[in-house]
Amino acid sequence: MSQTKKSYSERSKTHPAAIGRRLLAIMAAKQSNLCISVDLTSPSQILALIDELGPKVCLVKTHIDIITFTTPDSITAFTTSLQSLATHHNFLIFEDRKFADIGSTVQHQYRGGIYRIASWAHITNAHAIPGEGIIQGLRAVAHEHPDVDRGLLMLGEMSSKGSLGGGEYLAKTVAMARGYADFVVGFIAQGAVERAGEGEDFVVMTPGVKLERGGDGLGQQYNTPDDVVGERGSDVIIVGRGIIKAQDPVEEAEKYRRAGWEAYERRLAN
Ligand code: 6AU
Repeated sequence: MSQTKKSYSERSKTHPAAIGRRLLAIMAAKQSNLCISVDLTSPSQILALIDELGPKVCLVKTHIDIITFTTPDSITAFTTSLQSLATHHNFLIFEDRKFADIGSTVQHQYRGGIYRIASWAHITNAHAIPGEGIIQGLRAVAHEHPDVDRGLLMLGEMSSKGSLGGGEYLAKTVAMARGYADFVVGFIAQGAVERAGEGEDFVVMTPGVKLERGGDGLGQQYNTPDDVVGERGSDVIIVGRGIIKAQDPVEEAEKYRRAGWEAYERRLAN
């Protein structure tokens, strides 16, 4: 059976990565394939918004390095609160770090510095451009936290105009990830990726989503939840400004949750 025809609930029992099984189970339980991208700069505003949107999302995506922290302690306070919200509302945390260096360097970036990403983010992402050493390096750091599940998304195709990804680049990224199925949960891409066989399962997440198609004047290109989940077979919609810039973000998030879920249900039924 094609992966796009399988329910999230079925896939939550068989996905090869523990964090993939957990994410798919959350999606099924909350009827949400919505990832909110909280691209704001004030820690208190971010936490307040996540507390409101938490019930509607399966995943919360951060860009920790755009947040204005005044002291090192305020970083720890933020990530501790974020983890509590994740437990309380049952969502996972995705730090959108887009690692892009050699294995040895990304190990330091993932484990250390001021953000210590591996200690609080369930999922992070990486570019395939350096080759598979980037996956090996990140996976070794993830294994330093044996008590918690960690996973990686590989960027195979970007949403922005003129992106060098997609096509052959995406196919090579998928091939690279195949040897690390216990850690690479899936991909950032604009639609479903080709599977090698029945046992393979990748969760595809798509940014560049709004309720109406368009762009932002800086290269971002938007498609609708129905385009990406219904037509192209993606699993998770990643939405930032479509929700956080709305007058009522909670009401808007509900519209996206419903649109993403209905597109998924139509896909299963057709
Ligand atoms: O909905 P937006 O346009 O406000 O925000 C989209 C979010 C931003 C981007 O950094 C991120 O999604 N993103 C990514 C990710 C998630 O890796 C890849 C990509 O190709 N396009 C993209 O916009 O936080």
